[in-house]
Amino acid sequence: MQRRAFLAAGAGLATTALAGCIGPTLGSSDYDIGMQSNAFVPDPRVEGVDPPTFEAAVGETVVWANSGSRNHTVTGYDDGIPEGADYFASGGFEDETTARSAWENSVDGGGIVRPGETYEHTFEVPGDYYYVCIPHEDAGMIGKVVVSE
Ligand SMILES: [Cu+2]
Repeated sequence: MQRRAFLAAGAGLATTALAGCIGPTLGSSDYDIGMQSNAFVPDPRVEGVDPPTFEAAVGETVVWANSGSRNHTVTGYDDGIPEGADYFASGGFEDETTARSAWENSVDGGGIVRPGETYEHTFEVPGDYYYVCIPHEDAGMIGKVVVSE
């Protein structure tokens, strides 16, 4: 049984069990974290809850997939990753400011993960990693990866 996590925001289902919701070109075994904007999760910044969390081991590559129908990003928070860890963001940007600027100005692809596309990152430093989908940040589309030794 593979672990699954779904990062979701917006109106609709209040569940992480969205098996069967598969992107246009993705099989359900092709990714670790599905991204959709048609399911509701509480905004962790407002509700004080932990965002949807995926657990990984050091050296493990985590694959996000846009399993929904809108564009998303995976954008690390500069202050939401462990000391000494590599910054991560779809689009390969070096920091959060650059990633947000790219999104706002639609440069270098804007970090967009389109429906059916994936983004992956290999985590080399243990700790908690918080990230956001820039276009759906206001809807609380925030996630967390916990990396352990
Ligand atoms: Cu999104």
